[in-house]
Amino acid sequence: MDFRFSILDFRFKKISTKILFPINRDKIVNLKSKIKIIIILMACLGLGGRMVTGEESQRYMCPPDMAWVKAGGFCMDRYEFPNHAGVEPVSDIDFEEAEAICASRGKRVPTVAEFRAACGGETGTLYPYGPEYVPNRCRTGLNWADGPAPAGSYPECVGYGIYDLTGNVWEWVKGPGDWQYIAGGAWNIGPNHANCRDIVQFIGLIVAPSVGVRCALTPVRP
Ligand SMILES: [Ca+2]
Repeated sequence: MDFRFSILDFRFKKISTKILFPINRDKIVNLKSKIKIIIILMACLGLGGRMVTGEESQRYMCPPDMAWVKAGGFCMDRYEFPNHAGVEPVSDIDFEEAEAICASRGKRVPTVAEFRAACGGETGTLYPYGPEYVPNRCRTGLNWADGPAPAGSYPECVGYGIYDLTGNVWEWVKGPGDWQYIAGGAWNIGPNHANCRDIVQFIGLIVAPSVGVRCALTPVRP
């Protein structure tokens, strides 16, 4: 086969195709634009098949047993450790044990600021359910002998989907500095201290039946 003839034949076929099937350039441009839009939409689609962006996309990265705390931008266990509804919280642990417990789950002890953000929410209320104390809303103000209850026993003691932030057992929190604190009060503490703001400096090596922990997690962007 003659090489030059072959090239000519190819050109001829291209011309023939254009003649037989004329292409509208405007349609091609429109099609390219539509494809670009579809690709962008697909890139933005998150879990559940709907568009999620920025901060909201991080919320979907909290494990199911944790809640997204928008005010602080982190995830927090829904219940006091071991973070199971209906299970009595672990207590009698010092601060180092609390840190080890959370680390074993790939989490950490929350800071004072994070506890307050989870408890008071974006408006900084004094109690997780609102600004005014409501008796028996959380497990507070009881006698020492009454002891803690299984986590989640007070279904209205909740904010952000996180239960028992005030009352039941105190929760270890970290800093500022190297100080350790307990927050939220316990079953035997009244509203003056079993609230979202009061923290008590507590020597890290001391243990008590009324002190447990709740773990936090900073989600990582994909
Ligand atoms: Ca608590």
